[in-house]
Amino acid sequence: MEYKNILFSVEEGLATITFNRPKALNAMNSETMLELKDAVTVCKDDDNVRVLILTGSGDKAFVAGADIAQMQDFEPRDALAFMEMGHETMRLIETLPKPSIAAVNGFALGGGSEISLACDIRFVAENAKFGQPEIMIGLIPGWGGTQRLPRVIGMGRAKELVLGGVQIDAGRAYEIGLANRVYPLEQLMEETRKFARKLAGMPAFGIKMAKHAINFGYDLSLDNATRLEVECCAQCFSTRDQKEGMKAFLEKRKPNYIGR
Ligand code: CO8
Repeated sequence: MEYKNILFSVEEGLATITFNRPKALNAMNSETMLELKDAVTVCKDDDNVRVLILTGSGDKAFVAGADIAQMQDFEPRDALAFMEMGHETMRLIETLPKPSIAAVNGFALGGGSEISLACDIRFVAENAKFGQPEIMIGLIPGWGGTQRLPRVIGMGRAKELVLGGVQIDAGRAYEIGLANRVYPLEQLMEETRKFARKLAGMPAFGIKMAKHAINFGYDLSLDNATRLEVECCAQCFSTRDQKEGMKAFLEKRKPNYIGR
């Protein structure tokens, strides 16, 4: 697929998707969402991709939300289609069998906050602003914000953001666990790539199983969730990387992982 609204690159195992509509603060229209979905699918299917990074172009915004200009005349059926497309894409990111990092370089509002919440980890620039301001324009979050935000920051704090349309800065986002780390804007991508390279060097099957256990165990009873963990962990013993990891530890050398 030819991309007009995103930039997509893969270098040394790191895939980077950059939302690239800076004049509209990288707002997501349906065309951009289709491109995002396509690029994430490429990442899922390409064994060379070990980690996915999402960021925004320019120095002002990650994504300032769904495109209000496109949505203003929506009928309910248009809204439904746009939301379903968004949900499919968010779920694709969330369940990608490899890690994803949102490098939040400015506004992450509405749909932008929701995209970052679908990622495993959020690294954030000092100028970042998070919020779910949909209520201010007569909406509520529609790409998972009412569900993923409380899971990350707790119900009371999520309600403050969703009901009050409140925006929070990077420091507050860090304080409440929404941001994993905060960096000066000029260091954000370098630090994100450094951590992404670390993840890319980990045993790929282990990473896949860890994500699976966390994602799919979260809403189960503790008994069922710990059973899921046991099964995921047991499967790691079928890999060459587990043998290598333990052997290297006992031989006091660096492991040489091959991703199987
Ligand atoms: N959609 C479309 N255009 C946008 C958006 C947006 N979400 N955000 C910014 N823009 C455009 C502005 O219209 C402006 O365009 P122009 O230069 O042509 O006038 C340009 O980007 C720059 O924006 P501002 O001049 O407003 O820049 P400021 O620095 O003054 O303000 C803000 C920056 C605070 C980010 C401000 O632009 C703003 O409040 N934006 C809207 C934020 C928002 O409400 N986001 C939530 C949208 S709703 C949503 O995401 C729902 C998700 C899923 C639901 C799906 C339902 C179908």
